Order: sequence, then C-alpha cells, then structure tokens
Amino acid sequence: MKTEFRTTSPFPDQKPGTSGLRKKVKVFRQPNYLENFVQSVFDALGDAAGKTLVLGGDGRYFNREALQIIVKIAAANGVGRLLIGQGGLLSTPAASCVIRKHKAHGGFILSASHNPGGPDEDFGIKYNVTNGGPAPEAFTNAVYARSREITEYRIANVPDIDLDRLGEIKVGEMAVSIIDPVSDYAALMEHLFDFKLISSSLKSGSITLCFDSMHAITGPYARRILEDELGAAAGSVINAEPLEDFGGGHPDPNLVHAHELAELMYSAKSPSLGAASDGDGDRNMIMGDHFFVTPSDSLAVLAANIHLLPGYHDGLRGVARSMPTSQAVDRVARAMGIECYETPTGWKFFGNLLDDRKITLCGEESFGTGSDHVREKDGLWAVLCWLNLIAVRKQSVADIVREHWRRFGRDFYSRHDYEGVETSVAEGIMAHLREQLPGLPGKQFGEYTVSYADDFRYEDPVDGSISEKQGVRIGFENGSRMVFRLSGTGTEGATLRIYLERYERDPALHGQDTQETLSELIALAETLSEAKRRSGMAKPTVIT
Ligand code: VG1
Ligand code: CO
Repeated sequence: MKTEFRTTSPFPDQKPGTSGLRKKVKVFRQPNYLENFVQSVFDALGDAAGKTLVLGGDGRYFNREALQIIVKIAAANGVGRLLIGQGGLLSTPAASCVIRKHKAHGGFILSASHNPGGPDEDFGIKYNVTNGGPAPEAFTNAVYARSREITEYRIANVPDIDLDRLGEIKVGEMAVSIIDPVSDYAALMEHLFDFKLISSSLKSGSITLCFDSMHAITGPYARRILEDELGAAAGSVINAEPLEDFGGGHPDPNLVHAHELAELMYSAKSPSLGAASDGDGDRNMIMGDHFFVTPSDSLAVLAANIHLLPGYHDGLRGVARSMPTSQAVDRVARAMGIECYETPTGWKFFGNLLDDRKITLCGEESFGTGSDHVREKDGLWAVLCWLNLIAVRKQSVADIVREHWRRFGRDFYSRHDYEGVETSVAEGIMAHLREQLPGLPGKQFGEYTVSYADDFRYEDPVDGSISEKQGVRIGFENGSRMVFRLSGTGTEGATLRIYLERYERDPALHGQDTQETLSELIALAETLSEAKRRSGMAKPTVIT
C-alpha cells in the first residue's frame, strides 16, 4: 500500500457544533475539506495505530463517497481494523452500540441527522469516543484547533472497497469487516424488552402500530425488529426505504414534518401507537390515537414507568435532561427520591453522567430519549419502551399520559423556532436578552414574576469541566420558564429557539390547548427578545 502525504491548507470553519460538523454537501465536497477534518481527528486522537474504529452513516447523499475517503485516511494513519455497516449504513444509536460491543476505540458517524439531504442539502460528520458517545467538548475543541493549523494529511493510494459485501477484506495492513448494521443493535433491544409480550400483543391485534421511518436510516432496523421479529403487521413500518435525499423531505420526526403519520393518528383509522424517527435514527416522536406526546412528557412518563420493563427492573439511579427540556421529569425524580441533572443541549453532556452511573435515563425536548444501554439518544429504543409499556399496562398512550398528569401535574410546553435569521440579527437578539438579565429578577409581568434570569453555565459533576453561555433562562415564581438559545446544528443563517413552559397542577385544566395556555408567556417572550420585530418575521417557522 502506498501512503501519500498531501499538502493542504486549513479551512477556518471546521468547528463542530451541537452534534458534529454540519455543512452543505457543496462545502464538504471542496477539495481537502473532508480530508482535513478527518486528519484533524486522527491528529487529535494522537495514536490510532492498531486500534479498531467503527464507521457508518445515515445513507444520505455523499455518504458512500465520504466513507471511501475515510477508509483510505484511516489506513494511512495505521488504524488496525475498521468495522463498517453494510452499504455504509449505521444508525447513530447502532454505531454507539457497535463501538461498545466490539470494544472499539471510537468511530465516525456520517450524518446531518434531521437536516435534509441531497446535492444541495446537508452532510455531517461526528467522532464518537470509546464509551460509544459523542466526543466531549475538550476533544472537539482540540480537533477544531488542529483543523486551524493543518498542513498535511495522509491517505492510502488504494482502490475503493466494496461496501456492500459482508465479510472481511484488507486495505493494506488494515483489516476491514463489513458487518450487518442491524444485528448487534437488534440483539441489544431483545435483551432490554419483553419481546414475547410485545409480540403476542401485536399478533393478537390488541396493539396496532405505525412507524414512520421518513425514508431514513431506521427503515431496515424497524422492519427487522418490529415486523420480522415482533410480528407487527406487514406495512406497519412506512417510508422504510432509506433514500439519499429522504424522498425530498425533512427527516425530522415532529407533527410538521412527519405529516403522513400525524394525519393517520388523527384519523378514524389510527393505530394504538404511532411513532417516527429522524435521519440518523436517534430521535423519536410518540403518538397515540388522536394524541401527541411531547418529548418532555415522554421522558417523564418513562422515568415513572421504566421499572416495568425487563431491562430496567432495578429502577433508576438518576435522570438527566437538557436545560430547555421541561421540568416534568424533575417532578418524577423528586417523587422517587432520585437525582435529576440539568445539562446543556446536546447528547455529549450525558456521557459522563451515564459512565459514572449517576443516571440511567436521559432526554431532550428535541425528540431525543435514551438510557445507559448506549451513549446516544435512541429513536427505536424509545418506541420499544412505549410498545412494551402499553402492553404491560394494557392502557392507551393517552390514558397513560393523562394519568401521569393527574399524579404529577402537567407541564404545558412548546418550542418556537425562527429559522434562517440573519446571523447578526440573531446574535443581536441574544445580546439584547443578556443585557436585560441583571435587572429582571423581581420584575412583574401580569401574573408572571421573575424569580431568576441567567445565562446557563454547566459544571460537569464528574470531571469538573465548565461550559458557559448555554442559553438564556428566565424562571418565574409560578414555576413557568422561558429559554432562548441559538441552534448549533444549522447550516444556513441562524436559528433562534424559544422554549416555553407553564406548570398546571389542576387536572380540570389539563385538557386545554397548549398554545393558548402559553399565550401570555409567548407574548412576554416577544416583549423581552423582540424576536419578531428584529427578524422581521411575523411568526415562528416551526412550532413543536
Ligand atoms: C438540536 C437539538 C438538540 C440535539 C441536537 C442534535 O440542536 O436542539 O437537543 O441534541 O439537535 O440532534 P440545536 O443546537 O440545533 O438546538 V440530532 O438528532 O442531530 O443528532
Ligand atoms: Co438525529
């Protein structure tokens, strides 16, 4: 094998965001762009010689091309073995599972998650470490620093490999195993859930199911596990064929983008459980018959019930949620006498808590839920949790959630996104909010009195690392909150996210409309942020 040392010059914009480096395909396609970033990861790793790495992606446009490049750079950097999902495919949670199960040193996941795919759309790359989770900030900062000064990368001058044939091959000295992308993950799921019970409920028709894969990575996983192994009726998994452009859609499981599923669930033909997942399979949306479960509620309900599922009979050690996620899970933790941690947005912040066995379950308002079984959020796992739960409790999704509200109260919750805002305008909005923070506590706005206002700062309880400026939070005396932050996953302009929540103890008021219940808070958010006025947008682009 001939190793080439190619001269290159740095790109200034390779700073990983909330979840890896995401850019337009056109940006990634510039000569040396991907190569620089991958070599920077190897340089930051130090010594990858002889180590095993995992490689796979969500199958979006440019996935295969990028994989071939990474294989060659890995070989030139002395990697001992690569485990690659057949066809270049691995869902994000499956990649995490494979890294852990095969005791790999880490892995590259190629995905821009819920962002659209195609020649004019997005691509992404992320490095996960030995625990199977996203690299912590210290590492991504080191990669970024390296990318700013890189002058050379190493690449093997070898032909492309066959990504589609299972089995072992060699690229120079490096061993490459093309593995089934589903089987390790499916085995793990079987171990966590009561497959016998779920299967008999599905086969008897007492539970019916529709899972929308949105033409993304979970198609093959959901078909194998839900239809082949558990016996859900053929066709229960829809949009199951992964496509490079996700069929032109936005592979984001929410009521706006998973509209085919949403329509079904609000129709007379609604199955008992509706679910969807995103581009790379780590997000989930849960619905019941004429019922939408907010991700924050889903986390809280799972926290209160997960001991009913075989993999979690020992109960929870603790729970965690990202800062903007509603406080519903906090109430469950308090009732159970366990700790609830509040972390910045992004799954990488849960890794230490999981590794240190401080928590078992964690989640984000952005349709992400997961547990200590892997180190990523896990879409299909969440769906199996709910399937198992409705089978054990023999209740509908809506009844389980309503009963939960009666016991703990309801946290009305919504996120308003302003996408495609000019970066300087978005930064101006955040600066304007930050300026007001010192003067806000004690101020009264109608029935809302500010009890605290700050810019979220997180000190990791395990390694003491500090992350600053993670979002502006304003809390009120009645327990309501609003949070403002800028997205770290977009590739065009800026996205302002406004998170709103209001707690309601009285069950007589639990049936109210969410946006109506939040209307005063929504107006107050505008007064404080001037988001509409400054962006010139009449309303949010997406409301979840
Ligand atoms: C968004 C979500 C965040 C999530 C991240 C990655 O980040 O808000 O909760 O962890 O996406 O999700 P941001 O910075 O745009 O708000 V995914 O499915 O990419 O991997
Ligand atoms: Co995702």
